[in-house]
Amino acid sequence: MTDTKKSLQDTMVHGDMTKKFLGYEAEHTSVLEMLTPFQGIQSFLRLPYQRDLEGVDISVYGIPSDISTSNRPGARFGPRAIREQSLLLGVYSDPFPPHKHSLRDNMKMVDYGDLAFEFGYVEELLRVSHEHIGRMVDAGTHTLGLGGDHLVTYPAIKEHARKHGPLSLIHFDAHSDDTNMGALHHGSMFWYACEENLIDPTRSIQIGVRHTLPEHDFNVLSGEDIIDMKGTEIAQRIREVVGDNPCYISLDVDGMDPAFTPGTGTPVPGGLTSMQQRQILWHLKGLNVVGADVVEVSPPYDPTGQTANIAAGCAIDLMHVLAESRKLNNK
Ligand SMILES: [Mn+2]
Repeated sequence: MTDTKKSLQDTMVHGDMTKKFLGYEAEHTSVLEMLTPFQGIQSFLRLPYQRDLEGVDISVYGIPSDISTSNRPGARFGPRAIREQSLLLGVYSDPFPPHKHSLRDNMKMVDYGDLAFEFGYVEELLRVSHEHIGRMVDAGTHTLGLGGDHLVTYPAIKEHARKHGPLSLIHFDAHSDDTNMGALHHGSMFWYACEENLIDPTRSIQIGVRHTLPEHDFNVLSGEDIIDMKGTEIAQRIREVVGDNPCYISLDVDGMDPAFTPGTGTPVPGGLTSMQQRQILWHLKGLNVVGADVVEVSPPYDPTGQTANIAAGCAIDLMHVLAESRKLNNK
């Protein structure tokens, strides 16, 4: 080791990370090993881009679609923006606080990549989504989706329900997305999911809704209900509702106050703080969660990139929830 490297190692505070960084030699450096967020390929957490699902515990996929957005589009750029921010949060600092263990310990994870479809065709988007998410479910993997407008949750729920039966939905959102408007889109997909018995509303819960209320018999913690609630209290209420039923967590970033997540299609004042949102997720570990997603990040409406940054933080938190569920299922 050169003297320069040694003195840098002695003086910099990052310890093992610095050692690893300074240890990079050309012949041993893979494109997936880079620590610096601005370098290399932007897979989620720099996981390998891979469609082989043999032995995979959790597969991450993106659906870059805003075809069913009712107001401001741009969520098609969400998956790429979340992947980019995941490099700052979960690679530069691994494990990502407050989590104590790296996801990479004993958990095989892949970035399945984006689901490609011909733009402009909702039917084609749904067909492709069913095909790929169906593969993941049949391979026995847990899934994390990166949206995309909220319609992308519908095929994921349908595929997981095909295996597990009616799911408990844990739904963070300013809107119920449970309104019969005569067509399947990002504001109605949970109405269809209830009608088709993919989710059981009585064992499901919506958190943060404050613009539209559900038509089915969901449990609700409205935007007003949560004003004075701690994240731990909200998490406790969620746990009471869903019990040990197989769960799907769908996190629309507009469930948070647009002060935190302005880069979204249909912002509504009020809602969770980003810290409340994350604290709730930390306390959902141990639930039987089979799939999750983070949706409605629209980067063109947030030039600071902060919405995608928060979404990436929540996505990493959800990976920990999925990993914990995976460990319990494997027992
Ligand atoms: Mn939504």
